[in-house]
Amino acid sequence: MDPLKQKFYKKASELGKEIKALLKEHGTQKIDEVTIKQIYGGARGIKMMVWETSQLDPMDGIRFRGFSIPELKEKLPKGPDGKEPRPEGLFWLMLVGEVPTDEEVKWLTDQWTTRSNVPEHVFKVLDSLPKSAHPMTQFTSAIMAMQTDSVFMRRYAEGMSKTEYWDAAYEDTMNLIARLPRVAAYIFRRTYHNNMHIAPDISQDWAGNFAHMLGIEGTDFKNLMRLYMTIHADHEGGNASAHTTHLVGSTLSDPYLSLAAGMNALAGPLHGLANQEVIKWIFKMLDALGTKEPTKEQIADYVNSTLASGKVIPGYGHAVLRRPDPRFMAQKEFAEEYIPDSKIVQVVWNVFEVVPDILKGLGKVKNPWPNVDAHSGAILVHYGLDQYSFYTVLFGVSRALGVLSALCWSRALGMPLERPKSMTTKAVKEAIKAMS
Ligand code: CMX
Repeated sequence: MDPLKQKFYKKASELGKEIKALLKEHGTQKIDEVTIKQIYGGARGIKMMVWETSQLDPMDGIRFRGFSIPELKEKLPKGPDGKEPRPEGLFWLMLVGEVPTDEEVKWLTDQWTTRSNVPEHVFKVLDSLPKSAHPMTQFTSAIMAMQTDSVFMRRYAEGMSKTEYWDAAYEDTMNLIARLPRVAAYIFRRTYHNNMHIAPDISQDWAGNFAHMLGIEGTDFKNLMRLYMTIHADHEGGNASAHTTHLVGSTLSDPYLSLAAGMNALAGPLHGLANQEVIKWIFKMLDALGTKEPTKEQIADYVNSTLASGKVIPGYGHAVLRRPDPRFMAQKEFAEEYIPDSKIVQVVWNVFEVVPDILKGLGKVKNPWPNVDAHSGAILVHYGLDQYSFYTVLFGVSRALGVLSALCWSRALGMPLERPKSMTTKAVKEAIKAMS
């Protein structure tokens, strides 16, 4: 058994015993009550699942195994120039709850390199799709095509015991994460670079090699990918991509099927697709105003016209957060350090100064602050990656780290089929009547 798998098994067995005892002693105690507003309001805030890898606080933001993003930047092993954290380290931390050493992260990079070979038929499936297919459609199709290799599916068909689910989920997780950068880069190059593919460079770390295969060279872009892949990885379990992966996994669909489902949720404009919508909106604004350096007054007018046309301001608002997203701030700090004079980035900073007050003025938006998607596009555009339809795929490659490590935990802890209760409006009315 490999050292990470061994460590995970030990931790999962210990926590499994703890949870059993906790349920025996406290299983009938109540943590929360559900309101009628929550039943109709997209289940906001209802506590109904366990997610070990990260937790989101409305004011504090995301913490991965207790560590904030600034803490991760300090503590996780870094890329070759010692500047940005390596996402391999975050995966290790999420999976076993320990900050890995440099050697452990190096081992993980090597593991993923060894497992990174994408079966030939996956490229054939991609090549059969029109180039105009949205990159997220291509991405989920490729994940589904790779499912033919699922260890979980094969072993389940062979009669695997439930005590082995975690093991098969771990194998699929490691293989999937190893292969996603190659698949994503293939989609990028076939869609925007006339099928001029770039062979992997196995001497590089996971994110560095991804940047290389995309075809954007330079140490700064590699550092951007390391940071990007780290900060987008997980946002506790309730967000749509995480929750969907968890839900589908709870039926014992294998990790490929579960991740593909989660990625379809990420592809919605209120969720991960917002990263493409933000830059699209900014480009449209610059076009409409006929300038690359709009004043704050011009931006305010454009924001008001977007709202007046019945649309949301993409990149602003959040279902849980009630402050500027620490992931937005981490990208802002990156841009301040690496590309402070970038014109497109300065537009994002000016939008940040204008939008929150306007949204506050509407009186209904619970969080007027920017989320993770408000910043990423402008930095990518600066480095030449202006094909914004691809942005959600980048988000997806990163999000796989979180949702798949959490899926390993769900199978290790024997999480049951997820099945919350729905109600009809008639039943709600009857419940109200019975209470009065
Ligand atoms: N612009 C305009 N109106 C907004 C708004 C925004 N950015 N954010 C929220 N509102 C509106 C809502 O549409 C809702 O209006 P109605 O009552 O008329 O339907 C009202 O304010 C209350 O919404 P809320 O409780 O503050 O927000 P929700 O939890 O319902 O939704 C979110 C959260 C993210 C979907 C919403 O803020 C939004 O649509 N933002 C823009 C899209 C976006 O950036 N999504 C990415 C989120 C991060 C990610 O998952 O990647």
